[in-house]
Amino acid sequence: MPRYGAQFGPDVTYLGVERCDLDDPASFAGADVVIVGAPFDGGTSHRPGTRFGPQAIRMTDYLPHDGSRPSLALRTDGLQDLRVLDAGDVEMYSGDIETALPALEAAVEKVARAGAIPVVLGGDHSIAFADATGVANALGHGRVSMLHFDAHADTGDIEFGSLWGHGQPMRRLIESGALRGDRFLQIGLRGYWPPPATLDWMAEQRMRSYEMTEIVHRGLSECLTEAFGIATDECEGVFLSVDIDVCDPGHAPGTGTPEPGGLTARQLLDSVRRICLELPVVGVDVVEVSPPYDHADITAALANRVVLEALSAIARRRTGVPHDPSLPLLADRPTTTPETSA
Ligand SMILES: [Mn+2]
Repeated sequence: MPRYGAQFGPDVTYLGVERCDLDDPASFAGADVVIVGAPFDGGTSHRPGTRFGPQAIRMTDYLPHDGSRPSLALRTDGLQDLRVLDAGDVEMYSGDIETALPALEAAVEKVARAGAIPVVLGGDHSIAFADATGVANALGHGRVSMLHFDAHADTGDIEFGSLWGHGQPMRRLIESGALRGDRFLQIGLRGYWPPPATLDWMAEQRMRSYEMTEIVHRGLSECLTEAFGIATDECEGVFLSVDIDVCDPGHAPGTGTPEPGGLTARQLLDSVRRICLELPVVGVDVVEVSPPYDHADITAALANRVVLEALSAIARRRTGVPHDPSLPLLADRPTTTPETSA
């Protein structure tokens, strides 16, 4: 498959990082991270538009697209300390989910087999079946756990008469054996879907789902710590799937199936940071950003920062120097201390 160029926006890379071509292995040899666009909304059940998500996530930033972003908090530059490349979008026709998903799976598997972390920009959540399977094909079925941020469980069986859609990828991942149900952690669920029969199926799989009421009652931090313990038990890697609708619609209005009462943007960013600092992340997707329903780029900007927070934290984890969140901004920068002139 040749590099798929401009269709759902200009063919620019994530914040100006270098390009690569998945048909040319030399172009991504030695990469730490490869960004892959999945401009697909053929799995959407309600408001569409996520085919425009990848370009919005790549571009929505007020700073120059210069391939450099030093993090104030983490003291790393995720785009410079890591070798981050952008493979562009995978060709995914929204009218044909049964060819679109295998195309993405093949692209992601190629990245994972090269030893890089695929970071997939969606697209609706149906793409998670393809991208998490691609990673599991490379690292071993049942060897990768899932940390899934979402308002919805996405464990539906048949919807609209189909096995494939954005409400079903997590069920398909477990049924296929790519991922283990008992190493499947869901964070941020709320509202009125799925129905009890689906919840029964989830319980049979021994999935662990943190509904918002539990998160509010116990605290997000405690829930994450518990989830991390499960995720790292007998699994070498963790896949992080972020459905932007895990955030409250006030923090992420540009999405297809908004559900009130979610996480704040700050809570999501802090969670992504902790996951990428503390766990061996082997794949990431950020999905369900629908620019036509966005307002003032609120949702696209948040998704851009979710990716950046992940990269900054992965870079920090690789330094081997523990991050101290209590440290003041300038505490480890002695060069900023004013010098007395002689
Ligand atoms: Mn979802």
